[in-house]
Amino acid sequence: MTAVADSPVTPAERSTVRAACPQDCPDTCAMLVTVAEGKAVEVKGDPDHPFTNGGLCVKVNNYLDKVYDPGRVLFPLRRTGPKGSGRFERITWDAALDEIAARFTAIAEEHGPEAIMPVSYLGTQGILNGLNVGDPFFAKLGATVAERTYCDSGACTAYAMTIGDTAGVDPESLVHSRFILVWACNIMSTNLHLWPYIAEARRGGAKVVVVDPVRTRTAAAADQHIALRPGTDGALALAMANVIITEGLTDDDYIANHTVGYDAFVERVAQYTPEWAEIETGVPADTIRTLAREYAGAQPSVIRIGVAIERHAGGGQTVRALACLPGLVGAWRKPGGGILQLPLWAFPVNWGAFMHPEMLTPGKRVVNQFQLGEALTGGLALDPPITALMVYNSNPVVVCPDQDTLIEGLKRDDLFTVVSEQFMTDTAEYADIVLPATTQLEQDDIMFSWGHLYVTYNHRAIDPIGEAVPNTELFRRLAARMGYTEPVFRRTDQEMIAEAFDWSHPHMAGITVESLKERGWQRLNVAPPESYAPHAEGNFPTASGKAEFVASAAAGGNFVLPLFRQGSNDHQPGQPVDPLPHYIPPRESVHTDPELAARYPLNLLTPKAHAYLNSSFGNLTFHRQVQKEPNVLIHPDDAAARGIGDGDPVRIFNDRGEFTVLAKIDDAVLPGVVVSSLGGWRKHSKASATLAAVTPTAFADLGNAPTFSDTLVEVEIA
Ligand SMILES: Nc1nc2c(c(=O)[nH]1)N[C@H]1C(S)=C(S)[C@@H](COP(=O)(O)OP(=O)(O)OC[C@H]3O[C@@H](n4cnc5c(=O)[nH]c(N)nc54)[C@H](O)[C@@H]3O)O[C@H]1N2
Ligand SMILES: Nc1nc2c(c(=O)[nH]1)N[C@H]1C(S)=C(S)[C@@H](COP(=O)(O)OP(=O)(O)OC[C@H]3O[C@@H](n4cnc5c(=O)[nH]c(N)nc54)[C@H](O)[C@@H]3O)O[C@H]1N2
Ligand code: SF4
Ligand SMILES: [Mo]
Repeated sequence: MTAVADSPVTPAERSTVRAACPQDCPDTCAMLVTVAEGKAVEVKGDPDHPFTNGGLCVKVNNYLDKVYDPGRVLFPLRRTGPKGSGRFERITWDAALDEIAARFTAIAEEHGPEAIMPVSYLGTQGILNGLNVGDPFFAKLGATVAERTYCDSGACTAYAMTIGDTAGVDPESLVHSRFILVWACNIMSTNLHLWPYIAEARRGGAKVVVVDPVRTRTAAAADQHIALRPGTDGALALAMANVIITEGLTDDDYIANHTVGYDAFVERVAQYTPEWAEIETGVPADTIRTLAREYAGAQPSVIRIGVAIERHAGGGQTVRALACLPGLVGAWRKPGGGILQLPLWAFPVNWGAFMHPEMLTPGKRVVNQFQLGEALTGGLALDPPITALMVYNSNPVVVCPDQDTLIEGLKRDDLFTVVSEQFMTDTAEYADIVLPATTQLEQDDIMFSWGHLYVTYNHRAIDPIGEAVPNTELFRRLAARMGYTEPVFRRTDQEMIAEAFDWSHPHMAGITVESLKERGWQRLNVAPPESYAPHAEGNFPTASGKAEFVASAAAGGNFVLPLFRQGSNDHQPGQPVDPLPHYIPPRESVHTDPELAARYPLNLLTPKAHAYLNSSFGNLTFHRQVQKEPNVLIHPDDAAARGIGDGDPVRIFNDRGEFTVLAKIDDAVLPGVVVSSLGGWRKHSKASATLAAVTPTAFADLGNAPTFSDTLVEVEIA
């Protein structure tokens, strides 16, 4: 077997190794790992890293518990009992690779390679081991193309349509903001290290407003909380535009010089009055007026949108409307003004070297991972049907909607399933072969960030435990066993690191692999936070070079960016898209579907858990103690109407399925809204189901985004 990584590990010494948190989290914390005699003995935040500032978070503080957990999968395993029984025997890597290669080859010959489907997401977000690590392998194999639109695909489509793939506001420049509008983002749990910048802005007099149906930790810490009905954000944003225009609060010079389509926008938003929006959102018209006045008047103002903003039928158009607001009021003029979504776009990642889109066969079948259950059970009428799955970097049983159908599919005896994992997850339990994966301490990687402007290097700190391998090595081994000889399948990790970025890009000036290895992290070569205002003079990376109220990119219809579709841009033109922002109400609401709402009157939200990272850490004792037993927040009125007491086990159900958790009576949620956090494992649940049993597979309007927030349910005592 080839060596798994190239960094030297010197077991005898006590040393400190520079590392990077691998989790799918905007903060990408720089870590310091202390190693003594080959064992990692401490993991902490790097006190010098501006964003991390020495602190990690409740999820990763105890990372060593994860690395050395006795439940780690450390050797290849083959199933010995029925699917889902959890009975496996240890086998050698050779035996595992032989079996996988033989099965993949036989299936491809018998049914065509599209009968094989990869399933993956962001267990780690390192450039080497993350999103695209398997893409060249499955492209060469000719497998079904996996569409992975779990996270921000719709918001990114909408954002790019409006202002292009710009990094937007530098999170660190939020200290200069005068008005901070946090929209569908629970920063205290999901982007913790941004809060100190917001707190500093507040000390300087900035007002912080949170728009969320729930009084979260973040909403409670803000100056104002605006609680609206889930999925009606577009109405609120468009009504803000209406007020700003009607009351003459616009920056006319900025609009004239740096935007296109303003007149049509004015005409469009005339109908979206605050009184109309009050009916839709439940937010009083006067509150909307005051919000619009303050947002426009206190410059620079910034909107921080969370990923949760996209998760309803009109999520894309909601982001279209929100991305128009900064142009309307000239917020982009100063550092700390504009919209903050994903500064990821500032990183010149050499995506092509990892995705290899040219290796994909044109016209290859695309299946969205939300529809995995249907794909496996005949619902999509696929020809050929899926007869092999390879899952890595993901735990679809917990994170995919339509859980019952997915389990039914995974139980199929004629389905050959391979899962590469660190732990025996709910998904791995259904595998035929389980392959052991390393943790971040056991592998080299290099990281972009979607929450700040620093590149971070991750040195391997310890040798892989057991026979675990990094994903890079997994695909090298698989490719070799399949007889693939292209250079892309033989690159070492260090060769991949050398290809990770376009090092000649101006943003990488002064940054090399060597300097990163030594220092651990470096800020991109962009303006410092106090002068970072890339759109002060327009310069948007759109077709017109301006912020587009009328989006020229809408001409081709709805689209999914290649980042979210295994590198593929090859698809039928999407559904037509109105080039002007407009309101699309939630699909499942009392306004749009009164019949459904009569049966299922409560809107379920399934946001992130404080102590888990998606479903990662959901198996660890410490994290489960912090997170406590899965519950559902329910308003006292809704609980009383159903005779539900605090702590009662309750059944949450709709036509798609049901799950059982404990009731937590709490007026932090609006009446009509219930909240249960994502991440608890099915095997630890009551009644063998998690919230994914009730969430829909339907797409939102743009980018095939999920509609997790667009879910009506009923709750009753179990
Ligand atoms: N602790 C922790 N941190 C994480 C993660 C984790 O699992 N746990 N996951 C990481 C990942 S992958 C991501 S994508 C980010 C996501 O981070 P966020 O964008 O913060 O996403 P969520 O926590 O899902 O939801 C944020 C808030 O949106 C609200 N919300 C839900 N629906 C609506 C709506 O229709 N309108 C409005 N206005 N608000 C709504 C919820 O009540 C919630 O408080 O977090 C990352 N960080
Ligand atoms: N209802 C609902 N559903 C959601 C969401 C929601 O808010 N509500 N959020 C959505 C979002 S934003 C996201 S990003 C997705 C997240 O979906 P996923 O990315 O699938 O997230 P995890 O559940 O953390 O699963 C990652 C798995 O990868 C494994 N892993 C970690 N590192 C490695 C490695 O190096 N190699 C291998 N082979 N495996 C590794 C971990 O052990 C873990 O089991 O979920 C989506 N689903
Ligand atoms: S999960 Fe996020 S906040 Fe926690 S250590 Fe990792 S990057 Fe930092
Ligand atoms: Mo995500």
